[in-house]
Amino acid sequence: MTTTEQRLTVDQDARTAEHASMFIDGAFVPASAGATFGTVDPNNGKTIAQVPRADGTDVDRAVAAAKRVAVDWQFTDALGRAALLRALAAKVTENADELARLEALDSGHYLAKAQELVGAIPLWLDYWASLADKVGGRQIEVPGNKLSFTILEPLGVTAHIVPWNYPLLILTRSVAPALALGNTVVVKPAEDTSLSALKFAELVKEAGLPDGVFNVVTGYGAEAGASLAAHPDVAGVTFTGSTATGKEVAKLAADHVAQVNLELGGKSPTVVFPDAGLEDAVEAAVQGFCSHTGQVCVAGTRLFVHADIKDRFLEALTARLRETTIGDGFADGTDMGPLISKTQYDKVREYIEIGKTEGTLFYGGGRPEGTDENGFFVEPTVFTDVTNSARIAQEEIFGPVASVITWSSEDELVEAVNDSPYGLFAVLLGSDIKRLLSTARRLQVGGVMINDWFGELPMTPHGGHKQSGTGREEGLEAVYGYTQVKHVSINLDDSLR
Ligand code: TXE
Repeated sequence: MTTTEQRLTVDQDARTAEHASMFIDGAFVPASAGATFGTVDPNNGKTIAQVPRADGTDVDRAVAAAKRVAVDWQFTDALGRAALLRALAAKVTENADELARLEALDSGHYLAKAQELVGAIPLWLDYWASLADKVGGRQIEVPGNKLSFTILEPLGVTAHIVPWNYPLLILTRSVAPALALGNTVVVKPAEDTSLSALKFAELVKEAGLPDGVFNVVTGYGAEAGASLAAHPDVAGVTFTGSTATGKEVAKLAADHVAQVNLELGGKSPTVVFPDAGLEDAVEAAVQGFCSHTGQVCVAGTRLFVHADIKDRFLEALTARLRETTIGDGFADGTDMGPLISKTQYDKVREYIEIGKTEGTLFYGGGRPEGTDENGFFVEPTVFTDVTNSARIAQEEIFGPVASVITWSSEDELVEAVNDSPYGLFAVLLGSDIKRLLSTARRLQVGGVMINDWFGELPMTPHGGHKQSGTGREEGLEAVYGYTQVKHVSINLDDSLR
């Protein structure tokens, strides 16, 4: 049924959610063919809700709505667009509790983490609201009596294909700049985690954004996602997900020469120098491969530990991992939840078996005691005696599985770190800042954290080198992902002769 209002609510006891419809042209709608699919609670494998399964017809409707209002939205003055984004930020804050419970139920983030993530969403909306009237073109000095300048214009309709690991945050980090800079958008959430995007759509409506400016189509990647990326009226595609799918999306977009921003996979190094503070190094390493059960694009799954500190480091790592409380995301004290799906669970288990043939299983490897056997839980798992060429050290596992690789010289370290198809991110832990910085400069990655763990922020650019992506999310660098340049030149002479 089509309605102009929706109230998507969670029944936390029943672990279900009600009223999940797509959002097209300001209305909450089912798929035109009436098809739906179930979305699952990864804590117990049970279905939470049915979600519309969009096909190409639904994508056409959403893109047509976004296209219809694109010019009006472009010429809504920047302060007006900013005010609406701020109103949306306020709505997110008002509804943070419901959003966090939906996100926890659907994505497997434990509740306190989901609350933290949802609590941060207004930062992105405010950051881009503040920039809406400040970014622009530049004046250019040219020969002759001419005034030459550029205008930054929105692309038009932008598509946002979102993965399941940080559903609302990844949606917001690209939708906020797109809207602030005058684009109209169509979002395709991951099929495993559509619910927070649909709740967000309710808030968009309540905040007063005009119909058609923001649309959500839910459905499968090969169906709704591919139709969206291939749509000739989509001028820009932002995709976060696997490198393999990113390449597919880029090919579909290339057919009509749409601009693409790709944030793809990684196999990031956490490097422990011999002079690192042991406790902090262990904490950064654990955050690196265990945060969100290892399902993080920047996950530090290659642990390069200097030979001089290796034994002490592994001892402290074991003690720290024993403190991890793995279990249902709604239970008190849980700090590591399940993997997202059976598919992801099977993939991680398979890599653990591969790891047993490629290295020594040092920690974990099993199913955590006391967890629901229908949930997708795995223990934090550490392999030692791994070479950098092993499959577990080269391929993105996307689970809490780390390979410890010992190093002795910086040259050897840099060569091994860079010997990867990926180049997303690195963490360096040590005391000698000159040594850390000179290593940072030699790594082929899009981001380096020194004596810290990754923290995503709206103002710092995030993206990858090599097969980890192209373009940047966040920071001023993201402006060019959602705009195009128009050059204007005015001849100030009275005559052309
Ligand atoms: O990702 P996909 P999947 C990696 C991680 C994981 C693997 C597979 O290694 O194990 O990818 O996960 C949509 N045209 N990452 O299969 O396929 C899909 O519906 C258009 C890393 O879930 O990349 C979803 O919305 N769209 C990562 C989104 O793409 C398509 C986060 C991501 O799905 C499509 C997630 C198509 N042909 C997984 N096929 C990161 N970088 O953080 C799928 N989609």
